[in-house]
Amino acid sequence: MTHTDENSDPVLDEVLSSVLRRNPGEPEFHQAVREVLESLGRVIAKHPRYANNALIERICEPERQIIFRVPWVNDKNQVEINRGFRVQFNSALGPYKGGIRFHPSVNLGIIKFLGFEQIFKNALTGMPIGGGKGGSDFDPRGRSDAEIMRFCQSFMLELHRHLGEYTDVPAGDIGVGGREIGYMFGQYKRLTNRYEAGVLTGKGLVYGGSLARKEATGFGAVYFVDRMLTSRGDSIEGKTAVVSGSGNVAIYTIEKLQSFGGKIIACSDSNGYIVDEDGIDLALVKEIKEVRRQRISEYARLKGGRSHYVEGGSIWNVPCQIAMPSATQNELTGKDAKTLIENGVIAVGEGANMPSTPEAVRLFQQAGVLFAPGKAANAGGVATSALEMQQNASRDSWSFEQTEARLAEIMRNIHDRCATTADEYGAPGDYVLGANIAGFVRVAEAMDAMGVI
Ligand code: NDP
Ligand code: 2IT
Repeated sequence: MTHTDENSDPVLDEVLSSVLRRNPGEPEFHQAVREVLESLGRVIAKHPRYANNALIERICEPERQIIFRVPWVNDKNQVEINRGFRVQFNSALGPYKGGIRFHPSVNLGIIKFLGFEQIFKNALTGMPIGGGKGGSDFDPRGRSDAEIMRFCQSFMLELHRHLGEYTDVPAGDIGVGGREIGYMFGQYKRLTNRYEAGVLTGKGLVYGGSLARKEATGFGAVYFVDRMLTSRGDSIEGKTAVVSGSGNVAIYTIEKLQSFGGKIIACSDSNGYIVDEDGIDLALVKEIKEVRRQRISEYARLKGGRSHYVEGGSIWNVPCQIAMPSATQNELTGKDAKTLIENGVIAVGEGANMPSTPEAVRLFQQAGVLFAPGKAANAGGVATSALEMQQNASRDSWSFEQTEARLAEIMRNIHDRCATTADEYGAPGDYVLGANIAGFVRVAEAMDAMGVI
């Protein structure tokens, strides 16, 4: 381990080497486990019982991993095969909860890293949800609506037997939004002959969805960054910001940053990024991405003015005071971090899951940049999913204002819990340590109480 002595512990070193040995070829999973274990030395020193009964080994081992074939027929009447995954990682705090990702890069190691992160994220929300994640290496890009529907139906044909509102409750992630959740919910309902609204979240508003769920991850991440800044007498108002991605999380991050008075000058997709010195026109981004489903390069073509498109390259070369990586894992490297620091960044809030490499995180922290790790900063999405489950269970639906007020309160609590935990364990300002320890302690307490399971 590369951590300092204070965070070191022989038990943790042994757990890490066993995770590396037993899960070969899964670098993202190794990265996520290493980061959490590196935070736990101080907890074990204070509460040695958390290291008993192989509790930490058990946390690193998924309760169940499901891998399945997804055959489907494309518009040319050809059969295509994809691979489906659901990793049911930990149910100590509630039913497995976490999104489904459709992206060609999906493999077991990526789903395991996401599921592992989800355990601690969900614990941080304070809500009764365990951790899980799923997905497929299906590439939705360029597929017709009918192809997306047939794929979702085939995916659910296998997955449905592993789900249930008290068992496992998926939602969206990369490549899975309202349209895909609708197709999957329809198929689940048909296969089970049950209107079990609480089995999926991120549903459409007319069939059991929650107001503010669509906005929740991005809004929540901005609430977190706002609280980091205000707790130091600063604010978002008047600051320049760069948000990577232009999907669900990025769009609503931009919206909330703008409403807090920030000026967002760049966003991206996997092909390149756009810069608009006049500030991003969010209505245009929404039209391009949510309605037309086109590439972000269209923005510069349609908007003109002081906007331009850069094919490839790194969006982190654009100088800004607030950086919110909201696309995918390891999209912000050590080199990018150096550039951002040289350009005067003061706060980084991770909207995506694990978007900064370990080297980038280290550099930000060493430079005194406020750094909000994904498992804390992007927890507003899953927290609002839990609010959707609450509304489904009580056959109620709340107003946008009421739901957003709950989200804002939850994000405030997560921020404060991370900050006070970091203080308590002698690392003030270290939100990574605070988030990992606060999330871990809640899961560990529940697992300890339930015996060896
Ligand atoms: P979307 O599919 O809506 O958007 C993803 C965005 O990221 C797109 O702009 C996409 O570009 C870009 N992107 C995806 N993969 C890559 C890649 N390999 N390289 C470069 N760019 C890429 O997904 P979301 O906005 O929902 O998710 C974004 C991130 O936020 C993910 O890390 C996800 O796990 C995380 N997250 C999502 C939550 C949610 O509620 N949706 C909750 C918490 C975290 P392109 O269109 O070109 O692929
Ligand atoms: O990474 C995440 O937290 C999500 N994709 C949202 C999960 C959820 O169940 O709402």
